[in-house]
Amino acid sequence: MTYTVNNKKLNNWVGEVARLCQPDSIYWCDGSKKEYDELMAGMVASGAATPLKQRPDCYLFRSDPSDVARTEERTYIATPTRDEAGPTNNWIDPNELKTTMTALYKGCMKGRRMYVIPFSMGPIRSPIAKIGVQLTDSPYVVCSMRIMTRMGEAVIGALGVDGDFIPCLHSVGAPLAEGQKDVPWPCAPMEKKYVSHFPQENLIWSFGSGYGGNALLGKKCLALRIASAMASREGWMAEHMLILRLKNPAGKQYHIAAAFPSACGKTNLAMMVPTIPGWKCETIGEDIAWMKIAPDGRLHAINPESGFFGVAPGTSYASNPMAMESVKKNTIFTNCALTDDGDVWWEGMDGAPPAHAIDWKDGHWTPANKTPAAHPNARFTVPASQCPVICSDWEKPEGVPIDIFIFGGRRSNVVPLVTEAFDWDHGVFWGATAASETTAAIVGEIGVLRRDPFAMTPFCGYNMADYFRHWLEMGDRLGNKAPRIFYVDWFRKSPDGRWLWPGFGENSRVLKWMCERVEGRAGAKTTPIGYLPTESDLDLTGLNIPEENLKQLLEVDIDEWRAEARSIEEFFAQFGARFPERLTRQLRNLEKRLG
Ligand code: GTP
Ligand code: SPV
Ligand code: MN
Repeated sequence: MTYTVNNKKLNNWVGEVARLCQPDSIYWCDGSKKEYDELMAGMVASGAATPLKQRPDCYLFRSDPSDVARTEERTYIATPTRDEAGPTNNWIDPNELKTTMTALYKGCMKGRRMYVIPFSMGPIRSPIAKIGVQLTDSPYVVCSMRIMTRMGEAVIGALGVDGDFIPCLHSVGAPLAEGQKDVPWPCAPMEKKYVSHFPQENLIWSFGSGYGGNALLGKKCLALRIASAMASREGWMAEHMLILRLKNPAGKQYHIAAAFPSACGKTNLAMMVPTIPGWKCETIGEDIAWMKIAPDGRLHAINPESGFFGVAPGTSYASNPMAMESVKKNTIFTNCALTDDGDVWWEGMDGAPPAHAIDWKDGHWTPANKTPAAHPNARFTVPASQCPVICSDWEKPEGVPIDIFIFGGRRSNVVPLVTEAFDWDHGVFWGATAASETTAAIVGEIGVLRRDPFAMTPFCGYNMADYFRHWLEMGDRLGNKAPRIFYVDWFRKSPDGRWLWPGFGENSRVLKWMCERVEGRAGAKTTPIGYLPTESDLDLTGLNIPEENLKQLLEVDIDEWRAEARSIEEFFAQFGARFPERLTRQLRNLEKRLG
């Protein structure tokens, strides 16, 4: 160890876990580039990582085929009673879960080194930031955490002698017997994977997976599940939202936070290049927002992360040029394909596919193959600071004031391109009823419609009905300083399966309308579901899309919406007595307006 730790809680906990997991050695991370380089060199030597000839300081990893995305069925909220976790979470009794997992953790790090990762979610010492410490036996996780969080020695300094932190215990769950050779991506079989949360204790236990949100515990586990529970107790918000700053040609700034489910466009929107002349977008965050009411009475947001964990497939200079520029160096790629000249490739990248590549399963691949070269949830992990349009205020400790909230999802029908809520409660109703077709970011079936309120179904660390109530109460506290609320769907499809809306940079046209609504300048028509722009309210200059598409994108089909209201009613029913009456009233009002 290169530094001294005199935080008693930390030293005790590390000792306790070491006795349980029995690693060969313990290593305290300092967070330096040297340390990162040494760990990477070790993983290259062992065959776990492939350095990319075409990109400086970039590495490719291939995961085990059973470990490619978040596993919601193995994710648990362990509260004393089932009701505290609510009907949308997997609940287990905390004592039972601890007994099961303690047995799994026993000796699970044999043959491996245990790394201690002190990290800060949010700029170190920001009033909104929180400290966590992750113990892990995965050097891949250490390197990823160095990109995604502020990590290392400086955090130990901020923690001090009696500072508190959120303990995050992680093991890939693959101990090595004496002399046993390691595999490139160690992990445990599905039935032994657990991603567990104890919100009452601010404690996280993860076992058996090395991938993404299952293993980088600062992200979904701490910054969303544990933080959402803390936020409801303490009166702030932890949301699955990107944060961006939009500037109009006059230089006026708008801050927008948008919640879309996994693989539904947050990273893309956060760094979009507006197609409307004179408008500029700057990135603050691409996945998570922590927000507090500031002394000025407005809601201020920070990005608790310091890196991007983005979906690679579909990312190109045409769709997301700023992401392409960001990943030129210092990037970890996971489950992308490897080209013969030592670069990464994925489906949807610019240009023709390579004639030959090594696919994410380490097999030979040519364009004639029926399976994709990159896994659909292949990812890049990159420092946020490398984004060419990162906002100069992205690390401002007090955050930026939010003007606009956007909710949305991936729906091929029913939902219009954009709708403005009548007021806060109506907007919360839209958040609470958001639905989306499932994607490859989650293990399971793809393309199935499910309700995903506030894009938080997999990430809310307590009863979702109480979460809805928390949103309503935040609105009461914010009063006329509350952000305006909009609902979007970039993913409408024609009956023959083509996108009705071009999306990406063209989404700026929709954002412009929102900003002008805030200013009271843009028009709208009143419909049963909210305010919708007419074609002439949107700036469509230079956009060439069929008239028929626009008509479908901006229309409200009353019959479809009556069916939608019935489905919302069913969805709400599961919450029982805890469900806020104010949202039931919203549903009744919608039914009345639909007639
Ligand atoms: P997570 O990291 O899983 O939370 O995902 P995300 O919400 O950040 O989604 P991301 O921006 O990575 O986009 C996921 C997929 O949606 C990619 O394949 C994108 O190319 C695609 N996508 C993003 N924005 C749009 C859009 O406006 N239109 C269309 N058609 N596709 C989009
Ligand atoms: C998501 O699924 O919303 C992600 C990826 O951002 S992961 O971190 O793996 O959860
Ligand atoms: Mn996400």
